[in-house]
Amino acid sequence: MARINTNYDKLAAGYLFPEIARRTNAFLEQNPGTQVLRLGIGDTTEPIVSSVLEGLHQGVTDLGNTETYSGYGLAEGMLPLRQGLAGLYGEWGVSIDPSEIFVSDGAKSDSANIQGIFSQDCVVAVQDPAYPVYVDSNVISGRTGLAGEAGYEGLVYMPCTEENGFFPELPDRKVDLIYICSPNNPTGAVATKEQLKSFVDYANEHKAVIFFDSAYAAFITDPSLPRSIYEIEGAEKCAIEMNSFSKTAGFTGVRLAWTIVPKALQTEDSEPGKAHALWTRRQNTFFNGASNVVQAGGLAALSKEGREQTDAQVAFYLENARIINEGLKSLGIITYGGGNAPYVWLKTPGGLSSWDFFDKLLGECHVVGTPGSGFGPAGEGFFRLSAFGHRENVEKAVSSIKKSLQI
Ligand code: PGU
Repeated sequence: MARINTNYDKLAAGYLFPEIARRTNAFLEQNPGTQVLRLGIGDTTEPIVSSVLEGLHQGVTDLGNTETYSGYGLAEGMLPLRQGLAGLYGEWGVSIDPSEIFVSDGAKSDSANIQGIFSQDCVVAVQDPAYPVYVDSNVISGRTGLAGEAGYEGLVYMPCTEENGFFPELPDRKVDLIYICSPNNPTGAVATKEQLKSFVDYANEHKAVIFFDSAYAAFITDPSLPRSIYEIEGAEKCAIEMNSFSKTAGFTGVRLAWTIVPKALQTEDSEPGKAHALWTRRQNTFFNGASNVVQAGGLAALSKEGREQTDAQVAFYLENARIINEGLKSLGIITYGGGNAPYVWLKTPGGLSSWDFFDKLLGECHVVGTPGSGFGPAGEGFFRLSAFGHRENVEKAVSSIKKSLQI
């Protein structure tokens, strides 16, 4: 007799972004013909740059010749791509061996799956608010109880508030697995080296492991801010890092990312090398590698021309963030983020709940955003606007907010 994984029943709500799409479609059904401006999901909109397209085309061409055809590749990814990524870390002053880099089809899947190589009884700490995948993957795997007003039972929430500059204090008890995202989704805050060092020191002291999601590292413009957790001394012993081509190269639909599991990483009950071996085993069993065509595109994105062109696209989205920030500020709305991240995090005017503000913004301005409460209890009363969009749509959204938002 088959039985289902009842942990799924603990999930407090449907996945956030389909829920937003559902509400937006319901609005459109009631208001046919209305142009809705979407600053909800963080999804790239600009076409892939020419050098990366060439790489993708080359990947396809290679499949058409006997000499260059390739079938299944390494689950960990092509060596040249891993070497290219190691080179990128080298530029940041970080030494990563290509064998510690695991190429994948997404930072979403990696950040959901990584918990699987750790013990079921690990205590998990998350920034609050956080990218929902961190919480949901641990709920599904059975590390939590039921959800209440204050979040899931058994999960340690580390509030990220206006008061602490949206970077949490250290957990007040011993935790085992810690999720940190910087530049942060959804708040746009970027952790300083000192802030990360406090967590690295905590993790090394308690033999905890940090999952560091740096999917937006390319958006950091301030050279003093760390792009990788491995810029912090001792992080190779306690941190696993994820990053992605999604937001840099416009690969949200193409799919390519990477995760670094250092060989030096250790846990309370294992020697250095064990976690690296487990993730290798996990990927070899569950995954047959990222698409070879896509990896050719990723390699092109790391070339000199690819870097210049994708950097320009990142700058374009950051300019969108500046436009959004400026527009909201001119209305007296308090905003955060945007400078080194593609998200603007605003405080809902008049103390509205996040979902009430969602309805108001959609109803009055026809703009879709993401309710802060969808990212965790501490996100209540906040709202996220994504800077991914065509300039024309971003400008339209901002002028519609300026013209029609009743505050
Ligand atoms: N990590 C963070 C922190 C993210 O915000 C996102 C995407 C990802 C990973 C996904 O990276 P991939 O390499 O493309 O898998 N966040 C978007 C999209 C929503 C979603 O469900 O992934 C967002 O709007 O938050």
